[in-house]
Amino acid sequence: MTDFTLYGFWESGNAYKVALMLELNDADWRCERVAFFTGETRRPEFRKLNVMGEVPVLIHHRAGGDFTITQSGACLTYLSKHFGKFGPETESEEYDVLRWLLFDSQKMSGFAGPLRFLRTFAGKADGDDVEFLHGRLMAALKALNAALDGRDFILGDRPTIADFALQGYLHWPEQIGIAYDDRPNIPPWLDRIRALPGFKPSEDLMPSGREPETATA
Ligand SMILES: N[C@@H](CCC(=O)N[C@@H](CS)C(=O)NCC(=O)O)C(=O)O
Repeated sequence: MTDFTLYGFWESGNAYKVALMLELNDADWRCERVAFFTGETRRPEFRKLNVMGEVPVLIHHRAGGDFTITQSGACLTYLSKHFGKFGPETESEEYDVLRWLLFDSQKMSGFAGPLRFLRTFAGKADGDDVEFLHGRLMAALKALNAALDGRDFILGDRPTIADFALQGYLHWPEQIGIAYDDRPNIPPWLDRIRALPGFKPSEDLMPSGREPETATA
């Protein structure tokens, strides 16, 4: 048995944050595919695993028994403590990382995920919901762009779980339907993340959550 099991699928940027963290730490892990697009997260069996009905679900198979964590920010925090890497090193950094994890969950991945879902997987090009999500995401990207001014990573010169959380969906601008033209600090920051030893795109880390006959991309 591997040390970790991650419930997810490659289309999930939220699962990807955790998969990437496992990979960058060279962890012994496997992905348990969740068939999101046919409603697996809504089924009672999955709700038993996570009452919130969401991936990622991370299970650490420890000597004393399995330890289960959900919410990508909590999973990343756990893994940074477990591996002693990519976490905060001072009290001030601890709260800086925490506020970016919260910002990511609400305003970055929290808007990018649903916007990408509507545009790419539900085929909805416009509408009030799409316009709202687009506007909110562009505002969040403006904040990220400003925070990255003059620094390589969110906390400064080294990557942390704050970067891994925020980047979850941002390698897919075409699928989200956005451009970084007015957010010039974002593409080089994504390049720096892609240059980290062990980096892999989500598509290379997890299977699809779609059934082959419903796949559109
Ligand atoms: N804030 C959560 C968001 C997780 C989330 O939205 N997961 C999606 C896939 S990306 C999901 O499983 N949704 C299931 C559903 O809404 O039924 C996190 O960071 O883990």
